[in-house]
Amino acid sequence: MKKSALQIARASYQPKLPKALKGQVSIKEGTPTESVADQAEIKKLFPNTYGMPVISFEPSNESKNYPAITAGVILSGGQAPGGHNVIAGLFDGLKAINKNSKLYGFLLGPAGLIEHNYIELTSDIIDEYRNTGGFDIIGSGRTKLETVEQFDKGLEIIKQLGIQALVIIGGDDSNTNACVLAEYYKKINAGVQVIGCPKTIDGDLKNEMIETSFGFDTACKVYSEVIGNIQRDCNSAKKYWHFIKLMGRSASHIALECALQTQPNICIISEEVEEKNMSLDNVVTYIADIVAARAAEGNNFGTVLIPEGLIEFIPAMKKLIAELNDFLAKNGNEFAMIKKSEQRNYIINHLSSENSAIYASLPEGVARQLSLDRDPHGNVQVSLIETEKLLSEMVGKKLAEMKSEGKYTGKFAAQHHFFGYEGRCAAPSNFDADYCYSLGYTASALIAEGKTGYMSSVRNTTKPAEEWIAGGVPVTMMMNMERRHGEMKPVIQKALVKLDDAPFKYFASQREIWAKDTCYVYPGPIQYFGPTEVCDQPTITLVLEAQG
Ligand code: FBP
Repeated sequence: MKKSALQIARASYQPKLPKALKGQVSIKEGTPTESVADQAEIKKLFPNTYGMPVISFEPSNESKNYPAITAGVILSGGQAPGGHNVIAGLFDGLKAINKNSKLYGFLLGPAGLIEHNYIELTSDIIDEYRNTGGFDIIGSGRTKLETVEQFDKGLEIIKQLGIQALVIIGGDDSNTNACVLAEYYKKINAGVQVIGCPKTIDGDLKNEMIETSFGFDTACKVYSEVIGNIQRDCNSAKKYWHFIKLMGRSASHIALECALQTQPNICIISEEVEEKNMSLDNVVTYIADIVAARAAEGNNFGTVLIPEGLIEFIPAMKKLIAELNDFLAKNGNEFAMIKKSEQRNYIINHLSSENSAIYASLPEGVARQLSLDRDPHGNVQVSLIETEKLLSEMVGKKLAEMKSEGKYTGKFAAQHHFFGYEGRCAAPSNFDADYCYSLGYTASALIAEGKTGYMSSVRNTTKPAEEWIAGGVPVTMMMNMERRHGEMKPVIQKALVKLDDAPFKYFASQREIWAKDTCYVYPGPIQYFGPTEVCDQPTITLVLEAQG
């Protein structure tokens, strides 16, 4: 593999570890835990892994001899910067526990386990991928690991390779499934531990014990770099409004963090749209009013950040999507048999009259995305909906109306961008490189202590890495019951942007100034070498959350 100069220099970066993981560790267990909601149902579904204590690791002088461990690792779902470092940390941790430990990587996601596709991860392979972006060391995939047949099929290869523990690196859905797997292997006494690691650029896998999911830091910094560049271009030419859609699935964490880093003129937060019961027209009017106000000052340019999940949060759209989800869960087979050109009408004829009318009013592309192409977890593929174009078109129309009423006199020309995939495989920032390596290392310690059904956790992350707290959180603690595919299922509660939390409150306190004046910030590219205040900063979200 030909390497770039940066890749070569970056390969020798030694990720920072929390103090507790640098030598011998002792384990500290808390009191029994409860799930965040629906305790009775979750307890019933997870009798073997419910109620376990939160764990933290502390430095110890006592040296312990552990037997060699054979572990397997799976990368699940969308790529997120730092995945390779989780694997490197896991590998180094296992070798530090016992130099004869072994690590197998299952190929192309959970499917690798079911189909028995794997490689042994040797130190030569691991060294090639240290501090690099991407998941290409073993590949990733979105196969949902959820049936007993799949678990049993996986167990065959696990037994054949002598694997004692499986580490699943994934988002909320993959970690939910990891917990179901842990419960099942414990129930049948399979002798296989399952540990999860919190991954996703979306930043929506977080709670009291998981401060952030890995990849969020790097992805937001990449997007903020390019948003900053666009803002400088925009402020130079002064002739375009840039509509920038940002990845992040449902939650608006990425859009909010990028807004905090770059101070755009407008940033829509889906959770606020829902809370205020806004219609699509309300959102369009909000943007058009700001465009008009800036035009009145002679500023016919600006930036609008749009979270990719916006559509799902507009209450009327949400009701439509919920009905579509239930309808397609029941009638998916019949729907699939219908000619493509007839599918839209089929849906229109089968929905309740209110939802049918909304569905019929949507542009063809948006309607198609809502009814087709679910991911294997049943989610609408919001990243494929061109919300940035939909909004700019509607804003253009609204401004034309305002012009005819004498309420707007400017010029409106729009450019569109979607930032998503370009941030998911960037070389991890120092924060993600350190955080991921620590998460992997922590997973090895959880395995050595015989734990299962835990998620690797590293806290206190706004402090220097030395002071980070490594440990494990029972996955059942993060669960609640939610409707999926028309049925109630136990799932890890998705963390949406909270309107009463510090990051949103700070944004809300500034946005009117950012809308009117031009206050752009240009963060520039991620720096891997240099002073700590340039290279080691966590996200603004994390900092504001820590300040409370
Ligand atoms: P994960 O939740 O699996 O980490 O995926 C994150 C994400 O990048 C979302 O932001 C986006 O909506 C989705 O993946 C896109 O999926 P795909 O890679 O399958 O196009």
